Amino acid sequence: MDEKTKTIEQEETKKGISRRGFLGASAAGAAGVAGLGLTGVMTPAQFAQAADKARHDAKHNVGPGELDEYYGFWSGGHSGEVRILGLPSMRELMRIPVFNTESATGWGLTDESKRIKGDSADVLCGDAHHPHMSMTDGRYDGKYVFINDKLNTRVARIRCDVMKTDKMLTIPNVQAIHGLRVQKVPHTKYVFCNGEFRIPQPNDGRDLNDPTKYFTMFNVIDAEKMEMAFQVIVDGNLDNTDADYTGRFAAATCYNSEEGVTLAETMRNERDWLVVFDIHSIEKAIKAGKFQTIGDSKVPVVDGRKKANSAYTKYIPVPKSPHGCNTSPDGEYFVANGKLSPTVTIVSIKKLPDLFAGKIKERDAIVGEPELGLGPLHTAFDGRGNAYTTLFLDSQIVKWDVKKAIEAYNGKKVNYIKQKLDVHYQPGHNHTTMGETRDADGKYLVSLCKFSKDRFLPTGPLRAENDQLIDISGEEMKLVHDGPTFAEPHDCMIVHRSKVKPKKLWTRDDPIFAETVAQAKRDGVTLETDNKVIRDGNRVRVYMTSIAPNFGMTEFNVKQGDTVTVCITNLDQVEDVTHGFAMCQHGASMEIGPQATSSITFKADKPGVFWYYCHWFCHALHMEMRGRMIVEKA
Ligand code: RUQ
Ligand code: CUA
Repeated sequence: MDEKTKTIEQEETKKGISRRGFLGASAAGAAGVAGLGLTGVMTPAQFAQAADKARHDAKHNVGPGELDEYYGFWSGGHSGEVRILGLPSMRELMRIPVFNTESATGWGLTDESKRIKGDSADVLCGDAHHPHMSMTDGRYDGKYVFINDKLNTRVARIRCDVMKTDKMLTIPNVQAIHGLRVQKVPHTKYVFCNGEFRIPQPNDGRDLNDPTKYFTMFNVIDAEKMEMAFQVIVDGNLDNTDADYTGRFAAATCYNSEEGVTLAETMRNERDWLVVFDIHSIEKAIKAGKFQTIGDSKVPVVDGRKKANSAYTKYIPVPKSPHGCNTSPDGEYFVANGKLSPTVTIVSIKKLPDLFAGKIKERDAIVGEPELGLGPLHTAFDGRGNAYTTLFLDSQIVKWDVKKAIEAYNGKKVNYIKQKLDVHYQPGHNHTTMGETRDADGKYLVSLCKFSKDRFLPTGPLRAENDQLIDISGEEMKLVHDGPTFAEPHDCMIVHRSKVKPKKLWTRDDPIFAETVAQAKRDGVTLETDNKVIRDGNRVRVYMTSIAPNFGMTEFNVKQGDTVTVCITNLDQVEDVTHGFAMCQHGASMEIGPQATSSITFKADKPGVFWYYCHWFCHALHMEMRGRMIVEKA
């Protein structure tokens, strides 16, 4: 064996040992002590330690057939989807297509999904970042999860009873929706989201080369209607956002106070801002008709720029290019994460009414600015007074004591840093169980690491990212799981399972397919019983039922050139019996859940015989669940 191979082998053995120890840790249970790799005679202290570790490991183990304690909603980043994970197992339970196009469910292909996508029905990709659940009185209410699409400037809503996207909205007159959070109190009346990039207004070809005329806006959506409520013009580029626990304020980190276009230009100032929005005073102005509109859009717009010196906004200077914006679950603070500065800035929400009343200056609202390490991006809380900040450059999570950090800012000599834990590698967002609500329970922290490097078997030039689960229930943070993920969990939220009540079957009057049902009615078709072909010029609507293992029709005839809509109603009332419909050679594929109606439209442009079949495994005779579309020559 040459020297090089030897060193590689030694290296791998070293890593192998540490990995085995790690796997042992998650294998848990009775195997725990043995899995530690402690051999020979143990001292009583070693034994106690080993037993402790085994108990600790067992606590996080979710055995076969056991259910997780938490639902996690993960953004799928530029894959455009949302994923549901179970915690602490970190098993992926489901994928919810949102801004992507998805083959198994037919999302983006079916008539129902195209209607939901509305004006962006033809857009096939997206970049999902921030999933957040609706709340009532600062607590998750299990109704909706909202998520932004930075790429196409959209916001979508997922209904948590069926775990499907039910609304999508393109935000007018801004580009790249980034930060998104919900109003927490009294309930999620609004979704707040940031327009990041500055553009000419309206962006119709004017002012192309005059960036001084560009601006972006803070956007407020009516959560129930999923329509724009209002927009606020701001200075700089908005990054992340969060809301308070009084219902009055929202805040957003804001970079590029220089309003430059190139990287060098955007980095000149030492400080950028945390912009605070007084939602109540904006609402009041709009009610009183004090607003403008932009271009063709009818959305009320108010001017919250610094020089407008309005009652709508305050610009609190913070070290340059802040990134994450997080509200502490006790409702006391907004925390702006430094990114380029090793600090985070703590803003007292209680002082904000005085700031807006002109009684104090902007920097007086700041009560702490602890130095934490390199590249602080996002902060999470445990409800016990501790904060956990990701350090992107240091590849660490730093646990710190909020009260002590404030004491230090007031000149007291205290150590506010409690622990630094290595994560693997370069963490962006992190999230604690229930941590963005009053119910923050301090059990687990997830660190969404952007690079996995050597943590998993290599998969070619493109590697998985790494979602790491950390036990924070004790004094010390403990890493308990590595979870490889595909592009790219920007953010997640973790909700106790008691808050989410998904349905087992669809109800026949579900609004997601209401328009399809209405069309059937216009065609004189009763979806639950009829199997019929309706011809309407060269548009053909084929209605059929499905009940395992049969489609209501084993063949239907159309003419070459017809536009064919196949509409299927799944009569099965059995939990978990989903059928599929796939039409060979026509790019048509969809899911039909139990008791649901789904439809898909395609052009029959070639004469011949085309088989359709069920592609969701439903029955012992699933393979036989099929039929023929006969296309006659025109
Ligand atoms: S951002 S890595 Cu899109 Cu939430 Cu911070
Ligand atoms: Cu129906 Cu497979």
